[in-house]
Amino acid sequence: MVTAVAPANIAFIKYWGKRDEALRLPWNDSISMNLSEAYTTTTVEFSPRFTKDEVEGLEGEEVARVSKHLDRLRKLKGNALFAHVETKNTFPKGSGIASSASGFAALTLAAAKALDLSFDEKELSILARIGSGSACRSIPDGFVEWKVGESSEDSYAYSLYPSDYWDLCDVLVIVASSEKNISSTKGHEAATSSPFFHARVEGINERIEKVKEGLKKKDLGILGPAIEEEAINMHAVMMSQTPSLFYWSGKTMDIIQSVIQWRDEGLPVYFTIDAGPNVHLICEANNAQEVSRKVRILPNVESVVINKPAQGAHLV
Ligand code: 2P0
Repeated sequence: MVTAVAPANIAFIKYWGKRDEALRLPWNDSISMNLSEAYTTTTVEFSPRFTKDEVEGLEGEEVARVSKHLDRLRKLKGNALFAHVETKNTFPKGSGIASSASGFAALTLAAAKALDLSFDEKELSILARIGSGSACRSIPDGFVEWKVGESSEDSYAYSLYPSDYWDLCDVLVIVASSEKNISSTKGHEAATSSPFFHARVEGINERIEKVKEGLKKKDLGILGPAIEEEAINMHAVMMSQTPSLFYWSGKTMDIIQSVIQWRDEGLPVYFTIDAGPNVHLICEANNAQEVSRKVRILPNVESVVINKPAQGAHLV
């Protein structure tokens, strides 16, 4: 029986659209930070006692997706035993906090270890990616880049900087904890139907350079505007896909407008948003309590969690 923990991650440069759906190969490089308070703990046991894969904590299609991922690992080992899987998140599933990222990263590491497969970080990242694209970024530590690569073998994530490199915080503002109607997997499939999709990919390298420069110099004044521009750009693609995808709610917009106002008043804080209505507020640690205090008193805020940069997937 093996237990692994893996963090969710917040993308500063987003993965949206796949050039190969089965292998989950992206169109562009992406960059993220692992989140200290949003993580999945997964325990896997392979045994002849089980007559099918038993997955606790998940339902329906999700169970089939886990089984399929276990098949990939079983195949590598030449092992046909079924597994018992128990998985728990510290945050609500399906609300735009990447539960598939932390989930498939933890599952990949726990199942590989339970099967006694010894993979290095790159191999684990590749396998996690085939389970769920963003999961490859939850394997390495801290601040992470996923390179597009040319094939499955070289599309993986690696650490740009460890978790203690910069005291950046993600003040996660939860405005809705119910599951979203359209999964991001389905949303990805329609990404290229947006008339803006290819313009986004063509222009993304400039933004990637800004994000990297901001990280390198630990300069939120460079990083912040680039991640906001990126979030708006990705959501413009989502909204203009066919069928269109609106992950933002009115509550999301209220938070965005507050952030812009606080910044005008001198508080350095920037927003980014993934595939859901919740808003991630990026600031430095010395401002995290102030940002959290201000956001908590806004109407419609269900909860607020301050995340620090976190280590990647690990065994416990
Ligand atoms: C990201 N998202 O880069 C972007 C931002 C959502 C918005 O990666 O189909 O759940 O499992 O490969 O990884 C969500 O996509 O999609 C995602 P699959 P995944 O974090």
